[in-house]
Parts: sequence; structure tokens; C-alpha cells
Amino acid sequence: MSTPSSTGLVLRVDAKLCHVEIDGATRQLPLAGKLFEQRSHEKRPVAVGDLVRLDPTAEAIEEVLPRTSQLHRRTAGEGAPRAQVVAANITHTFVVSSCRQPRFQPELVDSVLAAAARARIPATLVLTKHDLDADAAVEIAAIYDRVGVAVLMTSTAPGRETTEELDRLQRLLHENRSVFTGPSGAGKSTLLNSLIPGLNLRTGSLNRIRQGKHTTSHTELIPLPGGGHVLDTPGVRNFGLFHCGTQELQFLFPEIGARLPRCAFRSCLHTKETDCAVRAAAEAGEIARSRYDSYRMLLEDAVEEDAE
Ligand SMILES: Nc1nc2c(ncn2[C@@H]2O[C@H](COP(=O)(O)OP(=O)(O)OP(=O)(O)O)[C@@H](O)[C@H]2O)c(=O)[nH]1
Ligand SMILES: [Mg+2]
Ligand SMILES: [Zn+2]
Repeated sequence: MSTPSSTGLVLRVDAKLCHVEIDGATRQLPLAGKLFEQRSHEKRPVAVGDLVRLDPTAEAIEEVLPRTSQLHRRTAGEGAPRAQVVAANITHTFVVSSCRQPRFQPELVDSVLAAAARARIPATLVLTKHDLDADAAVEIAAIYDRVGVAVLMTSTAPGRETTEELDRLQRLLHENRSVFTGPSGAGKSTLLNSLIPGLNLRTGSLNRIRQGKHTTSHTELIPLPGGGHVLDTPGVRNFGLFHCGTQELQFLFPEIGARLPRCAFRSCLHTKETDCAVRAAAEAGEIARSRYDSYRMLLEDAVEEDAE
């Protein structure tokens, strides 16, 4: 005899209710008050991808089960910074960014890659809109290739599809529970629509994107026919690292951490110090300028973190 299960999978989190999949059906449930009482550095007690347990009445979420992974970012608001869990229990992060329209944003891409590395979640950079500027796409791809990041170049423009890379992406999607994250207008929802038959996510127009309007407004977990799950997320402008000090940060950029032993000082942060192997490599073009600049940007928060 089977009893109704009391464990569900969170598909979407709204202001008051969570959409939860239980026994194949979707229900909208509130969070039990006690979840808000637990002191936490997290902005919300539950995230998309969480497994949750219901209370005895089966009318509210009572407990969030331990996560196997979480991708989180720092949110600046009033008071101390908090962590926003973008996706829970995922096995792959896709950082999706266009090579053009909107412009490629290395600082954002590098921040997400660093956050994924920190959470030990494998990551792939998806460079979209290859049809708009193939040369730029290849140039960007080379930067990431050199530091061991997997890159897929895609185009979903009719007649200009990068079929092989889209097939590879589709295979990865079926093998994983993944998240798509990146700037607004990168083409996250468009890609998912093209890869998943029958999916009809809303996608944006360039005019709206230029006005800074997001199209996807909620993170949504989408079960894929044929296996796997994917989380489509609203575009982000920045992706700060939560509670990450300077010693940890440099190892999130493999090309920087690897050169530390050759710096004159073991405490070198690779900014103004003399005999710095990292700065020398950046000046010689062995470390991409954009990667070094992203590191410098994240270092500002990390220095503050050290001081706390
Ligand atoms: N030329 C070209 N345009 C594309 C491609 N992929 C997406 N677009 C266009 O880019 C625009 C934005 O696409 P969306 O899929 O809405 O972007 P998004 O990343 O989901 O944006 P948010 O939901 O706001 O985060 C749309 O006008 C798409 O048609 C592509 O491969 N080539
Ligand atoms: Mg979208
Ligand atoms: Zn150094």
C-alpha cells in the first residue's frame, strides 16, 4: 500500500507561496512560520530546487532538507549582506552570455564562474548569438579555453543554428539538474525554447532589453521530457560572492592562484606588490586583461570581508 508522500520539490518561489511538485502534481503551499524564525544569513528560507517536507496537515512547508549543492550570490540591501540562493541541488551551472547585443560582460561571467567553482558545481560558458559576431565569439571562447572552462558557442537564429553545439548542450541538459544564469537579454529562455520541444517561455525584444527590462521574472524549475531538469532564471546585473575573503578568492581564478608561489610575498594580493608573478603575467598577456580586471573587482569586496 502506498502512502501519500510528504516530500516535494520546489519549482518556484513566490512572495507568499511556493510551487511544489508532490507525487507528480503541482501544489501551491505557504511556508510554516517556524521557517522564518530560524536565524539565517539567507534572504529566503527556501530556494528553487529545494526538497521540502510538509507539516502533518500537508498544507504547509515545514522543513527544507539538506542541500547537495547551492549556487548563491551576495545581495546588498539594508544591513549586513545576505546570501540569495539562486539554485539548490544542482549539478551543473550554465553561464549564458551573448557575444553581442547585449555586449559580453566578462565581470559578470567571471563572477558566476567563481561562485560555481566555490560551490564545486561544474560550469559551462554558453556564448550565445554566434550569428551576430562569430569573430568576437571565437576570441572570447579562447580566453576561457585557456583557463580550462568549457565553452559552447550557440546561435538559435533561424537558418544560422549551431547544430552541433546545440546538440551538445541538449545532452548536458538531459544528464543534469542545471541552472541557466547570465545577463538579461543573453537568450537564456530562447535557448531553452529551442532545445525543449513544447516549451513556450516568454522571450524578450531588444528594445525592452535596451530599456533595462527583464523578460523572465521568476526562477522556474522545468522538468525535461527525456530526463534532467533546468532552472531558467531572470537576468542578473551582478553576482557578488558571499563571505569570500582574499585568500579564497585568488584560488577561484585558477590562472591567478597557480602563480602565487612565484610572487615575492606569500600574502601577495596581486595589486601593487613588487615582484608579483600575476601582474607580470597580466602585463605580458598570459593572463587575460578582462580576467585580471574581474579579479580586481571582486577583490574589493573580499578585502572588506577580511576586515570584518
Ligand atoms: N541573433 C540572435 N538573437 C538571439 C539569439 N538568442 C536569443 N536571441 C534574441 O535575444 C533576445 C533576448 O532573448 P531572451 O531569451 O528573452 O533572453 P533572456 O536571457 O531569457 O533574458 P531575461 O529573461 O530578461 O533574463 C530575443 O529577442 C531573442 O530573439 C541568437 O542566437 N541569435
Ligand atoms: Mg528569460
Ligand atoms: Zn602576486
